[in-house]
Amino acid sequence: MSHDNVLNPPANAAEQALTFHAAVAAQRAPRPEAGEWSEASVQQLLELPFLDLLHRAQAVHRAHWPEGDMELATLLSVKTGGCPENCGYCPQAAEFDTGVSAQKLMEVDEVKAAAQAAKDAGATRFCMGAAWRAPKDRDIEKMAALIETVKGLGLQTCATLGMLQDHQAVALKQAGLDYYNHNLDTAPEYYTDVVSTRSYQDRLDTLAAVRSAGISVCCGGIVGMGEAPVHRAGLIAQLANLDPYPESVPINSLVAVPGTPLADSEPVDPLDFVRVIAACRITMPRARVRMSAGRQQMGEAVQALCFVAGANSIFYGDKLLVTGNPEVEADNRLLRKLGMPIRRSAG
Ligand code: SAM
Ligand code: DTB
Ligand code: SF4
Repeated sequence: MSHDNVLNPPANAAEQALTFHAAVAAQRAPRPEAGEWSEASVQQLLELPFLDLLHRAQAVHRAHWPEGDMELATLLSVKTGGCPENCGYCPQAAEFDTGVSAQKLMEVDEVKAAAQAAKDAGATRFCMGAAWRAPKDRDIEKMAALIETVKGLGLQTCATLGMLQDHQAVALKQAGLDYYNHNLDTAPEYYTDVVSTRSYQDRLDTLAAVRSAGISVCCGGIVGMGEAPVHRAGLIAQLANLDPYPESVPINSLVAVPGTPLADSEPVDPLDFVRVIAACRITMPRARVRMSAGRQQMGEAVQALCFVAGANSIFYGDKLLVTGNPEVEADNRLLRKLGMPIRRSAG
């Protein structure tokens, strides 16, 4: 039906206004080539009028993800608590009194059962987390057995075990590890406000070891830790300028856990969270942008906006590592309601 119809002027006018608005915004906003995102150019993106930012993110999303599917990834904490690092957000740091007790590494059979249950529920990726600063070689051997088992079930494998040395990354790759999660978490300038037991460069070194072993990189961060907007832009620029940028980008909204130094942080404005997702989509078009921690507090409408902004992966399962996540049934209901296809194959 044509909109050039005198009987239908408001729609026509509105459409023209929207097109004009988007065109102006698109001219204003930066469009650098891959690897050229400055902190300032990302900040300009984050400051676009909300609808212009979403319009642009959705256009990038459709161009790069024509299948439009949602990835479901399930997390399991295979070694919980007692961590010697002091990440201010983390309930698993030994230094903080959060009620999380330290447990030893889980046995193969237990992990296998959890991975099979995740697969049966529809997940295609299974991520194993361990609260280590840096695994010892004997920990890597045990992790290799877990990875082989999970891979054998036909799931994509991911692990997050702390800092790695080159030979450890190679051993994990040989065991069948597809992805390694290691987040930069925030901008370099804000990092020391959040953790003091390691440096930003330590994180980058592990990411380099993961890359050179041929493992895909899963790297993102957290919003809601009291950071300024410029720090959000700085984080996204760091991620987008990794060469190549990460295949997976998990964006966490802080889960403020009592007992951690960040327990009293001001909750992030949900629309600002959506903006961060959109900026990730625009700057890293082919990354799986994952809505990670914090979905339980978000509600369906905000999550739907995040999907419009380009999020195409969620953590799926009733638990993250030690904190809660939306019920599987609630996620299935939401995805059905939105008519979103789910990624079915781990290939
Ligand atoms: N120990 C490993 C490490 O630090 O890389 C892996 C586990 S750690 C829990 C993985 C990521 O979870 C962190 O980098 C952070 O982004 C996220 N995370 C941890 N606690 C969180 C919280 N309370 N709220 C939101 N994200 C959190
Ligand atoms: C990521 O970016 N978020 C996940 C996963 N990678 C390992 C962890 C979220 C943890 C939230 C708090 C908890 O349950 O410990
Ligand atoms: Fe340890 Fe990782 Fe938690 Fe930091 S985020 S305290 S390294 S488990």
